[in-house]
Amino acid sequence: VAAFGVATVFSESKAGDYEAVKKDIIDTLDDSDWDDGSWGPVLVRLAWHASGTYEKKSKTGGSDGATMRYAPESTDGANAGLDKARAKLEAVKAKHPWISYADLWTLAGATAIEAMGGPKINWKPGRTDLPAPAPGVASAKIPPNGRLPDASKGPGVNGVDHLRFIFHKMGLDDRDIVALSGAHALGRCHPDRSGFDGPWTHSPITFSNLYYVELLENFWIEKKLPNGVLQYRDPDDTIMMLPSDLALLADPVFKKWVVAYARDEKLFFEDFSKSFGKLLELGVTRGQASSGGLSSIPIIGPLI
Ligand code: CCH
Repeated sequence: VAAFGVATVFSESKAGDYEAVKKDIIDTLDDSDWDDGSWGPVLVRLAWHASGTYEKKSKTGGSDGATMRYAPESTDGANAGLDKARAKLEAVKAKHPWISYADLWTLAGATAIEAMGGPKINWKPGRTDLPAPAPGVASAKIPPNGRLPDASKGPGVNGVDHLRFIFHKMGLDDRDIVALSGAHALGRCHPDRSGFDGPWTHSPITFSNLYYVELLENFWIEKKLPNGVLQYRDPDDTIMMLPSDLALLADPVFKKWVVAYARDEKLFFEDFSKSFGKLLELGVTRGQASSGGLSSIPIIGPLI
């Protein structure tokens, strides 16, 4: 009873009030000192990288556990910069200490998509946090590095094969791959994180199908950046594509969906919502002590 009393003193919202958490996530997005004025894109990337480590065969990885807080996942080069996104969400966690980090990160991604004009995402709560492993002890519940895609693979069939290898391993299909890639309408690359530089579209804080439109209709010129990294720039040198982005044009099935989403934004929104919802659910085992060791938070009220 005493512990319950303490929790209510420090918590500003009732356990299970996900609408209150969503509101505070939305309130943290706008920031004129951060990139293009919104934390939204990097929060979407956090939710995706937390989830995209899932391996269907071994049923390991995924967003459950919030394992990116621990090595080796925290030090994976693919996650460079996401420490800032996680730190940004600490203020929201402090206001709603009852929510797990695993739920908070995925809810932040889903909320950011919606707040930037994207489709509603069917997010469900119930993830638990893996307790910190003892120092020096490797935990089998923390996924190894190397499960996230490598942007330098492309623009040809090596990129196609790589995307299939990475996403099929999660249990996602070709249509999911192309739909999810449309998130690159948002945000930008940072030389100090991935080595690549610049945004994919001219409206990087609005969710749209412009990624596909640019991919198809622009000219993409190979450019070597001062750090030696190869990427593709438009003739005005204002936006860019990764080698892996151009791989979506190098396969007939991928290209079919690129064309479909470029032509029909409504179809893209519907497909993205389904695929992103699926991504956030990968490996989530609600109410099983094996997922995190802590008892899971009961699901109270309607799912968001
Ligand atoms: Fe991505 N992404 N992504 N990406 N990504 C990067 C940034 C964002 C790849 C590579 C990169 C998805 C798929 C892929 C976002 C969402 C998604 C960066 C730059 C690289 C590199 C990182 C930096 O320098 O800050 C590759 C390869 C793939 C292959 O599929 C998927 C799927 C999603 C979400 C559904 C978002 C959003 C960003 C912008 C982050 C920011 O900080 O602005």
